[in-house]
Amino acid sequence: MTASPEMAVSSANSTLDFDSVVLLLERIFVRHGTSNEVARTLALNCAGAERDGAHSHGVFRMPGYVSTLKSGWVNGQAVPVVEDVASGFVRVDAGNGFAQPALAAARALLVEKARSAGIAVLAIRNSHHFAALWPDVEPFAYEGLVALSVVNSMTCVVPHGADRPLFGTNPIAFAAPRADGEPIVFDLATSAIAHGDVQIAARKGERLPQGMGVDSLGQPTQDPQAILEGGALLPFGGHKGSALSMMVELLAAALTGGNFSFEFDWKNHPGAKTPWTGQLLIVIDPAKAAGQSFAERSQELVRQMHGVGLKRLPGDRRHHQRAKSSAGGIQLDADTLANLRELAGD
Ligand code: NDP
Ligand code: PYC
Repeated sequence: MTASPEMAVSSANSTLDFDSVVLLLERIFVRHGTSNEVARTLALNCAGAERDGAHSHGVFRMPGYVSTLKSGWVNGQAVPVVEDVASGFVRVDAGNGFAQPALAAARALLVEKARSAGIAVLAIRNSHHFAALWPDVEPFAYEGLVALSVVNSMTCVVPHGADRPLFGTNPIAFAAPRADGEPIVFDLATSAIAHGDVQIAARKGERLPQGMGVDSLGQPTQDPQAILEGGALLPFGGHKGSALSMMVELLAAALTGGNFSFEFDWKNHPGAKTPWTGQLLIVIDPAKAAGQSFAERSQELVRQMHGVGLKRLPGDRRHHQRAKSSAGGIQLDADTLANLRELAGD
């Protein structure tokens, strides 16, 4: 692979097109031991997050991927094993590799089953997910399907009413087609804030809003460093977010055969950052539903929401940023680009 990533360079920022970012990231993954196929899948995911302004899971994550690969914690060459277990159930053993290649390997079978049975489940286990979740569901909605996915992560969230952390940041992502416009997509951590955003705030020296986390003594804190150094996060919405986080543990780990967020121990792999857990996807074919087309109905819901004054749907910010990046390129500051190039061995 060759790369000539810059479209234009200023002293402070560089503007790269999407394909150039993908190529640069691919080279980093391959240099640190992944197969070409895994590199391509992860690079597209990570560059897509950067393009959409999903910065907590964009190129900021590359040093974490690299240190994890170097630590031997994850198998960057893993070949997922797909099992067709029932009319509506597909299982994948990701082989201690990344979750996205496992999804890619099972995707065609999953869609075929969803279209024939009306609904199908994909249960991924023995997998590492270090990314945003919306890229896993949004493409199904572009194909007219409804998709829901959950993934658990690593112990850093105190269940509501408990004293110590147990749950992961456990995101839930949902995508549904609509007749006139981009699919409806939301993707949210069940913690009050994603762990990635705490790291970003710590790096920038910013304080967090109240109610996000506690320090090592269990006392409320707005200091991101105190959360990262022995503290923990809180679920969003008290007992409600906590119940959803519990549900994610059950669906993403217990139902797939993967680890709960508290079940793996990466102490012997210094540098390991990627949670070794599981992921569940549920895909529904709305063509099987009664009445008017689902996409028309979802369009009607959006129309009504706008009618009562809603200005922004979940996903709108990303799509706005995607359009901006497509027109003007992806901006990377000089330090970030230099770090990425160093990781690529340039
Ligand atoms: P945010 O709180 O930033 O956003 C959550 C959702 O709400 C998004 O769909 C967002 O849309 C939407 N939204 C935000 N603000 C508004 C608003 N004012 N009005 C309407 N909709 C709004 O996300 P999180 O911080 O909770 O999560 C960030 C990312 O971290 C996610 O992609 C998640 O998958 C990832 N993550 C991954 C984990 C893993 O284990 N792999 C663990 C935890 C988190 P929009 O995107 O358009 O802003
Ligand atoms: O931001 O919470 C997070 C996260 C955990 C694993 C990957 N991202």
